[in-house]
Amino acid sequence: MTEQPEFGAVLEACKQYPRADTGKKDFGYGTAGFRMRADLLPSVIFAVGLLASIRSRKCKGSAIGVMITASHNPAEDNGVKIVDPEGEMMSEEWEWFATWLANARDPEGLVIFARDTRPSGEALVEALKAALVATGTEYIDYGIATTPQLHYLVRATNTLGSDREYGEVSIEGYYKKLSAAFMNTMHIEYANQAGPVYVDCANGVGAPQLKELLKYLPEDKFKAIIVNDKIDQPDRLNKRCGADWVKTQQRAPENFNGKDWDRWTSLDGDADRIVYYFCEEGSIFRLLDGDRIATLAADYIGELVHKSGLGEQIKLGVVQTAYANGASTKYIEKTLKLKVEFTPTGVKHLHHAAARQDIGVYFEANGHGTVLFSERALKALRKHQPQSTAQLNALTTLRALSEMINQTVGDALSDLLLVEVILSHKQWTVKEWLSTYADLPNKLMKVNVMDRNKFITVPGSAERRLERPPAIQPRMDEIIAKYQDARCFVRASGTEDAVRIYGEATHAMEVEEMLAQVQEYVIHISGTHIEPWVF
Ligand code: G16
Repeated sequence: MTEQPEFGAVLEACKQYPRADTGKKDFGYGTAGFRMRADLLPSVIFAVGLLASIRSRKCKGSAIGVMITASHNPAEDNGVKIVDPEGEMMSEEWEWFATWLANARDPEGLVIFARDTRPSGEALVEALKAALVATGTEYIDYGIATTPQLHYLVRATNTLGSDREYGEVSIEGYYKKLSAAFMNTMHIEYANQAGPVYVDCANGVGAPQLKELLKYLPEDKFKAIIVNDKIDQPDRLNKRCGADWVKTQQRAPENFNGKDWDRWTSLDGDADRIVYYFCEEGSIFRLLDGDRIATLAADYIGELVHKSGLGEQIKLGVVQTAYANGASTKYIEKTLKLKVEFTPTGVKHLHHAAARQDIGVYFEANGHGTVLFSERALKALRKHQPQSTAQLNALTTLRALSEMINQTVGDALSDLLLVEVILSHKQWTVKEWLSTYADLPNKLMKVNVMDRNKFITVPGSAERRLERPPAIQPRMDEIIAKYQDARCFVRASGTEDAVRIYGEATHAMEVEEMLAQVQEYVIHISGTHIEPWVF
């Protein structure tokens, strides 16, 4: 039962969470919510509590999610992501809050929240609860969970009792849904995992949650060996391990002891990203990142649509960002013959673009992504009458995949099952997967500049070109023109106090040379700093 908020109570509670002194810097909503050093966050979390309460009331009392996590950032950071009623990232349009406040009629609100394993999360939850209590908002604390589990819970809560129920409203319900769907995909006799998959859990929340999930899956169908699960040693979170580290360093994490060709994966600190990798003979490291998962999924799901006899009715589309390796885009367009759309970085952008497709496959190169099935596609899957055993098999797998793949956000655990299903069905090892196309040599760098907010991309360029500082793009164009099939861009991170520089070209040496020059110019134009940060 919720009580009507009293303005006095809100003001009183607010005094307990004074704004940290951040000098001239303001807090800003970044790529995936607010993110900064944990000690600066309490007042921000309190404000998010107020906002979530308002948003829930605006959405006629639907549950709104609040996830306390700083995902791939180091252990001393924390952050907060807000989840909308369908389980997707919060809408970018905030303007109507003002309108709603003026017209509010007082529906009750419900906010559900969870946190990752960072110790700072506990105190931040208190700040959040204070705001919810002060505003008389009902809440449910789901304790420690992955970000995608919270997204699942939000949609499950809001669809309960409707004709589009998403699943049981509990974390157990999440495991049940994923495992049941996984077992339904394994109806094909020859579908078997080619040896276990090793999962580096970044010493974060993915470790306990994957251990739970494994209890629902028979070992003869799915075997995972968990590595880097030290959640009781917070300093080790994302340190020399995890999806972000592996992707940016392009090497295996701590405690990697894989034999050549063993199949390895890394999750990030809140388990919404996953990358695969392995070593070839001679310890040559090979990364199978988000682009590879996108191409694998688009290829296989496209094949299933065709085999089920629905090729004319259901079209697939792929969504990528500027970080996608050029070779992956070429493969999707030329070999798979599918359309690719580009959006700015951030799942909130990719998700909306993918939702416009019948089946939309979206992945960022860093391993964040999923496959969305539209209502139209789901209806076709439900109604279709297969004309042969081959059609029936393809249809059964497709229906199961639409249940197993998280429809709310990129989900490392669901994506892990997805890749394992596809490799089992195709009877592929990582070798066949890698051989589909050859990546262009590439590199991603991070530079700590004085003020990253000065780096502004050209609107509509999907972050491929800079508008400001004015001198930089012409200089970069000159540098890039010296190299064969080269591409390079600079953009401000929305989760860390840095600018990112990405480059690719035909030869690895040229990538190094090109990025060194661009980096030098970026530093020359803006200066560097090493201070702890806020937005
Ligand atoms: C978040 C976003 C991702 C984005 C990443 C890096 O991931 O959800 O979409 O790719 O940040 O963003 P940026 O380059 O702006 O720092 P996560 O896993 O850290 O929440």
